[in-house]
Amino acid sequence: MFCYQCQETAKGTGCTIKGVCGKTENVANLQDLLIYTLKGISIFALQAREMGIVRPEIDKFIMESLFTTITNANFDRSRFVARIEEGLKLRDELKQAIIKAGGTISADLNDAATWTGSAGEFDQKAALVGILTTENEDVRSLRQLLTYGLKGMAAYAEHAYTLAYKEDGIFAFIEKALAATLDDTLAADALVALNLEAGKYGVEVMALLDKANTTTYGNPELTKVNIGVRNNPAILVSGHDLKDLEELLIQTQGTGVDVYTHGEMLPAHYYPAFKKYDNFVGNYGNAWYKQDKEFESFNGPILLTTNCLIPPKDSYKDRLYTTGAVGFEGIKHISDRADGQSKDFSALIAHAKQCPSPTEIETGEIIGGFAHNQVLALADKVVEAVKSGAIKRFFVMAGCDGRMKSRDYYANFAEALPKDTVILTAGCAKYKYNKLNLGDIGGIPRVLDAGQCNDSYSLAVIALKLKEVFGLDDVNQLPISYNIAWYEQKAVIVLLALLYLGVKNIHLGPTLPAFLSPNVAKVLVENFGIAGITNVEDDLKIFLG
Ligand code: SF4
Ligand code: SF3
Repeated sequence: MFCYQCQETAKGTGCTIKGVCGKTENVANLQDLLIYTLKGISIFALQAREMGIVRPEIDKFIMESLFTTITNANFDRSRFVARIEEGLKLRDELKQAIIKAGGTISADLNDAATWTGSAGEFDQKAALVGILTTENEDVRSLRQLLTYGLKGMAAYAEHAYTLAYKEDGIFAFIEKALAATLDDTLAADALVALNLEAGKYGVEVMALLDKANTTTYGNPELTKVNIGVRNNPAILVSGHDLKDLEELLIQTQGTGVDVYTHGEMLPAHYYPAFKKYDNFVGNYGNAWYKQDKEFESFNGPILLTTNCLIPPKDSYKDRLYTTGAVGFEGIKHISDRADGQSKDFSALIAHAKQCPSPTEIETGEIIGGFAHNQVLALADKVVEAVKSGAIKRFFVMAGCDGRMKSRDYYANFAEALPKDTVILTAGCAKYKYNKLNLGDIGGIPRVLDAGQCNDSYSLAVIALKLKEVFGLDDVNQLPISYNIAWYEQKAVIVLLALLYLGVKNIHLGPTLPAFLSPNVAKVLVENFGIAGITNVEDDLKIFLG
């Protein structure tokens, strides 16, 4: 195996024996083969599109498959075997549809579009199609940057799709870009351009998801979220899928079972639509990597709706349920919706009733809900505070949290920031400083949490609005600095989206991606001012200097 898609990759270069995340060699290789299969399908999907052949099931399959390969989403070998089998079938059906419609199949197709095999042969094939088969390290780097951006894009597209929002242009781009990663005639310049184009679609997909979420559940609003517990049996929901949460809340009504959020599900509390459920109690715990302890003390069943799942401990394994893109061998999986019906969470509800109520690990409240609509409602106050000098600078500290000790930097950085600065955050990165009580500036909290990682879109909308209000030509003239923490591939599409919007001088940490070759990193440094982090003191001097 060779995987270097996340920030925690072994030795900062690549996992080669087993993933630091717990992914086995076998699953890593099958994920590579699934991606390879998707690339082959994409070759035909492009041709089919040109011929006007519409196959929504292909777009959906590619989107969902990419999502399953995101870090900490799916560790279940059988799910990848089944997906590869289905992919080969869909690919060949699409080819036949092209022939039937009068199309000509090229005699010079890439192996990804022609290979075939049975489940027993997948491991052998998988070993031949990994990342390292691209020999030129810069081409490999640009192909992988693009592929990881597509994984993030697909995850966000899937959330929107679940709420019945989709855009054909996003699917078309994903397929074009996947096919392009097979094209040996594409030089580095063309691949750089494709990565920037991915950023354009990154903005589109996050805007689409924002529309899906806010139209369905209302605009996030300033909300105080309880972090204590009640004395009832309860279910904990983690991940990013709001539809799963909604259906669970409906099904738990009147059962005496409470519902709490964990990790990236915290921002669900900010949506008006979820406030009507009196059993939706609060948020339990912190970011994903603390689940091994927090799932244990929660005592009740846990529903993992998307990444980040870590290999479960025996102490709570039997209380864990996965759904959607998530999976782990031996863990119960709640099936997808069939024929417009809701998912069936009755097993979790029955299970909860057999369990003790959660053990309290914290008490109090945290505040959030500062997505674009809420911040723009406070725009006069914010603008006034900037004009009067009460707010000197904003720090966008969005992204991911993670288990590496080096991430303490972000808590220390937040604490060391001068009191006349405001943190704009989104994603699970917030857990490093959202309980620090950093105070407020004239009633404006110093940590403004917009929501999940996809709500980084809100931060861009806010920046663009401020640019307009202050009559500036360039978003980089605003008193905003970017100190972003990344972990997995959703952060990659957020980064590409920010670059597309013209944001310069983004600091990325705790380490730069291993998949950036020295030359590709140089392009990002020279053209966009991308930089890493060093230590709080020196970085503050740079940011405030
Ligand atoms: Fe390693 Fe990250 Fe890949 Fe897991 S996802 S195998 S930790 S690089
Ligand atoms: Fe976190 Fe996994 Fe990235 Fe959605 S839950 S931000 S790491």
